[in-house]
Amino acid sequence: MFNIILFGPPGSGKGTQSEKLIATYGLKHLSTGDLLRTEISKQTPLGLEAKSIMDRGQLVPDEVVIEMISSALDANPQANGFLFDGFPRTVAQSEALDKLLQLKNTEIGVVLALEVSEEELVHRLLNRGLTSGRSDDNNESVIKARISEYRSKTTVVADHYSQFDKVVHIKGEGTVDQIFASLCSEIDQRLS
Ligand code: B4P
Repeated sequence: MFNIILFGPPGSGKGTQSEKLIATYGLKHLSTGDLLRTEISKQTPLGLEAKSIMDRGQLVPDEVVIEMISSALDANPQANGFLFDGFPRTVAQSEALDKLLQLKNTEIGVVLALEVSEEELVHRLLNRGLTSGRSDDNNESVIKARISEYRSKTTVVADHYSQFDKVVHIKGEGTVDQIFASLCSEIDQRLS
């Protein structure tokens, strides 16, 4: 089993590249953003609570997303490996993930960290907001709040995995296919 964290700021291409990676490597895609948006669309109590937090550009409480990931891991015992997209976003989430994987006798193989300038992130997210219907994408101050949350709470997740020598930085600007090729090259080196 080979497990990957696709890491990077909001708008760095995690969702976009995840679609291509799961198709190529047969991994189970676990996106906490998608899981939360499913709860919102079903108007569950969790979804209603998450929506107001996401609309402010803030992170949903750790215990909520950790529970979602724990259930998703249990629900997929046959998976060849997992691609974590948008999770972990705090050190507490990373430590919880490490423990959950340990219980399943597996671990994170590599953390692929996409690097994109703030100007490009804002441009991409505002652009997506024109068509996505996502309320967290069509307001520049909310996008700036998301980037600020990333800098203050999420960049440290890369430090957590750097101590185990698992982080690879990837240029996240260029065409989707160029970036995908860089990601595949790193994964293939580790699989061979
Ligand atoms: P997410 O759903 O994870 O969304 P994201 O970070 O905004 O997007 P992503 O990085 O996947 O977007 P992509 O680049 O693919 O999070 C949303 C919210 O959910 C968070 O703010 C938070 O409130 C909550 N949440 C989620 N997980 C959480 C957790 N673990 N803990 C707490 N809270 C959590 O796409 C961006 C745009 O760029 C697209 O339009 C795409 O087409 C475009 N694009 C992609 N690659 C490009 C390229 N190479 N060139 C040009 N454009 C490109």
